[in-house]
Amino acid sequence: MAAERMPVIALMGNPNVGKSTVFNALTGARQHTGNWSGKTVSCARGTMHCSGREMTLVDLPGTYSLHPRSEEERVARDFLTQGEADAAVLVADATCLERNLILILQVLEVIPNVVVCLNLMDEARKKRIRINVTALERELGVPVVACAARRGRGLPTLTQTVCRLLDGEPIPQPTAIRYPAEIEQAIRTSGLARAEALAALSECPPEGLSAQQLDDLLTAAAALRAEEIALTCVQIPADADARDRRIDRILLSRRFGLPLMLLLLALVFYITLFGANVPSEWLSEHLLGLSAPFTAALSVLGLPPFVVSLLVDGLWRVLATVISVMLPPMAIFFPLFTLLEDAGYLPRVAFQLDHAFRRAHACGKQSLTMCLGQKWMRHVMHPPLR
Ligand SMILES: Nc1nc2c(ncn2[C@@H]2O[C@H](COP(=O)(O)OP(=O)(O)OP(=O)(O)O)[C@@H](O)[C@H]2O)c(=O)[nH]1
Ligand SMILES: [Mg+2]
Repeated sequence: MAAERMPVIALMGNPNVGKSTVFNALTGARQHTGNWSGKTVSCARGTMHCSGREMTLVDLPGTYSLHPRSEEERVARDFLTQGEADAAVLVADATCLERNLILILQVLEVIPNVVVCLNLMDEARKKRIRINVTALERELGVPVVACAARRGRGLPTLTQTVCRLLDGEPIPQPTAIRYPAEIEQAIRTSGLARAEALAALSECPPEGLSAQQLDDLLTAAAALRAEEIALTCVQIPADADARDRRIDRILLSRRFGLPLMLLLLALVFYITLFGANVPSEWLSEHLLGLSAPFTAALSVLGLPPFVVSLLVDGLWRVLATVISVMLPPMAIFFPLFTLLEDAGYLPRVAFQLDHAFRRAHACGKQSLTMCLGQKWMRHVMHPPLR
């Protein structure tokens, strides 16, 4: 008898909304998370459990829309459109729901089995943003679960909602985007299901429209519907982002942005390089100082001199040198980098360097992985996407 196939759940959403945080919490995996976009670049799979059932959860790269502009976005779109997923959990950032709604509305056209995970509710609360979850559910026509994934809040409800969906709980009719009349007409006359008709139109746009113009029209229609829904369900105080905007006016200004960034990064590297000298010397002195007692102890055990030399001069001294040289800079650099990340400065670095990196056919986000020295590791572990 063929083994029953495990249901597959796609975890989708805009970049940096907490998809991998949800994935790690539900599967116990250790996907890379961090406060900047573009960390996840390929599909990661894990197993989640609910009421004794097992399901495969797939953490997808962040994407702003189903009309991709980068390789990672294409990976996410392709996974969804290839139809492997039985359901999708759409993670949305509660602090900027309107932008996230564009993707949600587009996904709802492809797959109706959707649960929206309204994440970062703690951040929304801090900004005094109020979201009427019941109204949002009514507007979208799918279940919405408010979560704060970093603290695990709302995740048990999310799992149960996904389970109920897979058990066939009837969902209200998911909302549809209203496209311009000529596109709606083309969908109707194609005789295909809405999602398939849209995919066919993207392949072969109606006469008089280029593929790019069609993409823009489709996205604009989704953005309009997203705005309508946000107006009904979200209340944002006028000064919600006032502090961030004031800070950004300086940090991202043409005059001060770049010098400030260079100064800050230089300071981090200075503290790392020179601050590490003192603990490095201390560690080196004390660890290498243990060589003599080790030699004496091993000689007392009657080991031949070449074995003693191999263990002490070869193994121990190399280990002591590596630890004393590597550990202090890492112990200083990573906490500093984490501080910059938690303060939200790293996405701003990526934004500022984007222009320069694009000229080298890369993108600003790569500056952060380069800072972490992980670029080559990522290439070894995940070959570049084609
Ligand atoms: N305050 C708060 N932070 C959160 C929450 N969920 C995730 N985060 C933080 O948001 C940042 C982004 O989280 P990730 O899980 O890496 O986001 P992602 O959507 O996988 O990002 P990409 O893979 O780059 O698209 C991390 O710093 C998380 O710790 C939450 O509920 N509250
Ligand atoms: Mg991720």
